[in-house]
Amino acid sequence: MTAGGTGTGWTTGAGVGAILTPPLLAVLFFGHAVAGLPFAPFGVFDWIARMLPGAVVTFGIDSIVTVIRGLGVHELSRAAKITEQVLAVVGLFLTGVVLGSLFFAVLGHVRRGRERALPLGLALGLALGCFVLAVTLAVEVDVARFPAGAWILISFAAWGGSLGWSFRRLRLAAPTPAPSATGAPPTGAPREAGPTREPPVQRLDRRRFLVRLGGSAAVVTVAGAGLGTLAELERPRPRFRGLPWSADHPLPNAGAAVKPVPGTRPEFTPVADHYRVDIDASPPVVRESSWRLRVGGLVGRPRQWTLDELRTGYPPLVQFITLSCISNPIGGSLISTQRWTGVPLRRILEEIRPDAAATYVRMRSVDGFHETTAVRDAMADPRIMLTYAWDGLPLPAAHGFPLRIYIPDRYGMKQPKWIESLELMDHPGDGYWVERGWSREAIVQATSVIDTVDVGSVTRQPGKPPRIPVGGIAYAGDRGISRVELRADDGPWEPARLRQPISGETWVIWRWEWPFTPGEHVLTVRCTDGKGSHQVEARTPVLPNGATGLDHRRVEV
Ligand SMILES: Nc1nc2c(c(=O)[nH]1)N[C@H]1C(S)=C(S)[C@@H](COP(=O)(O)O)O[C@H]1N2
Ligand SMILES: [Mo]
Repeated sequence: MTAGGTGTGWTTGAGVGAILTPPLLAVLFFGHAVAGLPFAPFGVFDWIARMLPGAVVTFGIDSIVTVIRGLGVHELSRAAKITEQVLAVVGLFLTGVVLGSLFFAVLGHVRRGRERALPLGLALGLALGCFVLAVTLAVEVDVARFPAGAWILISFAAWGGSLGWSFRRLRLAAPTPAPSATGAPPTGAPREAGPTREPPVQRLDRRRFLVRLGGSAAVVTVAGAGLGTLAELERPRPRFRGLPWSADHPLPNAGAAVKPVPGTRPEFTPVADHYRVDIDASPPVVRESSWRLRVGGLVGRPRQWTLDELRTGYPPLVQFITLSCISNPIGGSLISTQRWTGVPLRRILEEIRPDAAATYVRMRSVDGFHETTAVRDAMADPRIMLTYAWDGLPLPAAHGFPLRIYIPDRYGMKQPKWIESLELMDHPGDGYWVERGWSREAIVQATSVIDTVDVGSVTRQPGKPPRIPVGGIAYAGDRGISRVELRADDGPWEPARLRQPISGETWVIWRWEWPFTPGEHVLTVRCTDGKGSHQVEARTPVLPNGATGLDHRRVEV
């Protein structure tokens, strides 16, 4: 490897890579923020995540969730998304550093490396750009191909060209061999072996170049990132006309006698607070004008629907629904409750006349996600619903616009968002996460969580011990909840009171008046589902069937 003394060794290359890659990232972000071009690092990140073996991805997600929970962050899904995005950006940065280092190291050994540095740098940038572009186009949807391609290729070529130019410039500054030394090296050690004695002028020139390069890079980075951020803030958010349903309607159980203990999570999750989990660093943005639901495969009459046809062609089905992620740890926040509106899948299947042999439907999403569901289930259960609205408004981009499915009693992994096609098949098939080792059925596990121990509001009744209200949720899919019990330490299990749920497909809010004694205690909760099955008390991890085990809360009173 060329000695550092010549100023163009691999360490200098790494440094130059570290200087030149942030402006590349900033320029890509600028194009994204101002012109809606895909932000390539996210595309590459998503692509890699889809290529990696399921076990690796699951381990990665698990680690992220563990770290985030360990840090005490409550908004698990938002924090996880930000972590993914940071990883994507850091990943491209490190790639730039490594490639810069390799480029300098290799070029140091190439004959006439200095003259060739610029074209070779350009070639490296273009090659990387082509790869990134191919991956981005494969992963992103509704991309304006020409502008996206031009932006990515030019940005990466500029990055590579700057790398080559820097090599050339630094080589010029490096000491040129004295004329007397150009002949055959004398016997003994070759001339390069000893540390090159570098004239201070050249060292100064090199340092000055790197400082100036860093300065320009900083200017581009700050300008790109700053203007991009401004554009992001200024961009009109897609505002849907009309108020959300919840803005001026009470929930159907508003009059229920059992009231939530203050500190219990909101019974109805505002759309903006609904947890989000998907394989996309940023959600796919689907344009309604070009989108169709295409239904085909083993059917008599293949057909496609526009979103408007789905919205207006069928009486809307409305249901309050709790959705949970199979990766939700015990007591975690990857569970939310919303008001879903859509068309029963059955109505759509009836219209396309499935062949007698058609037993399964494969649902495909624009992000490459997919799952299957049994035709028999869809025909038997009118609650299975192609959903186009939450809280009375079109689905937000992050939650599946324009269309997602709802399947009662299953974890979210069985329920694709951003659906673009349904294909009738004569055999079962594994979905995206099933292929990666997760449960084939993904039936939700009964779960119960202590949200709050309201030590501030002790209630006292004459002749009885004082009590502290304890509150939380319990959920067991469409089986409902028949019983919630709590205990302090190793004491007896005592029943909590159940609030009437918003619907038979949501969680249930419970409350328990705890007859406490002063001191430190551990409270535990458990539930029984509507069919009489007890919550599984043994602790199991989320993989492959969803977490089991009891939620505990340590309190001091
Ligand atoms: N197209 C698509 N659909 C998807 C996913 C995805 O990655 N891509 N993730 C699934 C998972 S694992 C869950 S838990 C739910 C989450 O839905 P939400 O983000 O609206 O809460 O979406 C499901 N549908
Ligand atoms: Mo999930």
